[in-house]
Amino acid sequence: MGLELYLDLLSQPCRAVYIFARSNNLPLEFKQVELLKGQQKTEEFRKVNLLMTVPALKDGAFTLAESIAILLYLARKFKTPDHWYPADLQKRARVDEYLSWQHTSIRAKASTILLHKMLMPILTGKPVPAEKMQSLTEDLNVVLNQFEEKFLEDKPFIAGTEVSLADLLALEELVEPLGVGHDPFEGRPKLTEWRRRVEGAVGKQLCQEARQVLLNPSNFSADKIPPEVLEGLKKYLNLYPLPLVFSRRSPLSEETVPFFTPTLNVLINIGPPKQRTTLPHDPSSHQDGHWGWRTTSRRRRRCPGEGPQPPPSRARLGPRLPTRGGSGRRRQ
Ligand SMILES: N[C@@H](CCC(=O)N[C@@H](CS)C(=O)NCC(=O)O)C(=O)O
Repeated sequence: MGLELYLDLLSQPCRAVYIFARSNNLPLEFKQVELLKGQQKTEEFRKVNLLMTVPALKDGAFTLAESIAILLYLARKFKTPDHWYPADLQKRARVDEYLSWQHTSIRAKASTILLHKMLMPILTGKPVPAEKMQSLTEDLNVVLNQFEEKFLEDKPFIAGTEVSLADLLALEELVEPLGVGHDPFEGRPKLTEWRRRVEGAVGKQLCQEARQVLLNPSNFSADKIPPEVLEGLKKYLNLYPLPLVFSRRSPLSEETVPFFTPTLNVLINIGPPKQRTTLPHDPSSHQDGHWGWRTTSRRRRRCPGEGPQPPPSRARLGPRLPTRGGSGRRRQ
């Protein structure tokens, strides 16, 4: 059986894998998993990827999740040209460096703009508040500056003179906000030039084809998204009353502020020794009500004699050793 790649081109890592596969003519069968219809949650897809995310790869009985693992698997299996994942130690390290960094920086900050601008009007009937948009844009600008200064420097591509997997993943993350009319390349000639080079290396037409779903705003209309999927998407915008410890988004975003106080209580209550002496299974330990389970469940049950002990009585201590300062070290 041939290789199957499960994907939705709305997803940035899926587009990166798709462009890589197509530009290297890899023999993959593309299987559409429509995220906005919730198809990643079906039993059928769970058999391919228990994480219920795309992209996912199936090579016979072997299945693989995570875009980076999939890209590396394909590059190795099909021995694609060296520049994608260079054998040279330091060039490869540059690719690895970017791949390690991108999750919480470029990926997180660019996709959150798309999610807010796309989902907020659908879920709340209102556009994203101007201050929120400004703070999201500022967050993205910080990582874009880092990307330009640290990862691109004055090189044509991240690993040097040739395009690599890192460029492909980075570019597809950065075009994501274009889907809601936010252009991260605006006013950034260095980034724009780099984009032109990457698209030139893999083929502009292929990139356009991969981004067709993203760049068609009618795909994001509420009537195309089932209510249960919309409900699930609320978590991305902090529209649930979750305490900060569960929040994926900025703790100080306006949506989470009302829940800041109970969460602070939890955090404060974790600390005091009085609470630490209660065992997790003791119902009386749920002193902070609704949030109490979190406080206690974080702690491991102690063995007898472990954990905070009463101060040792004088009888159990050895005689004081004479010291100059008189503070006294004790004999063991
Ligand atoms: N770290 C994973 C992320 C995969 C991921 O989160 N994919 C998103 C689309 S970009 C997804 O499938 N989301 C489905 C969901 O959250 O229900 C990768 O790089 O493959």
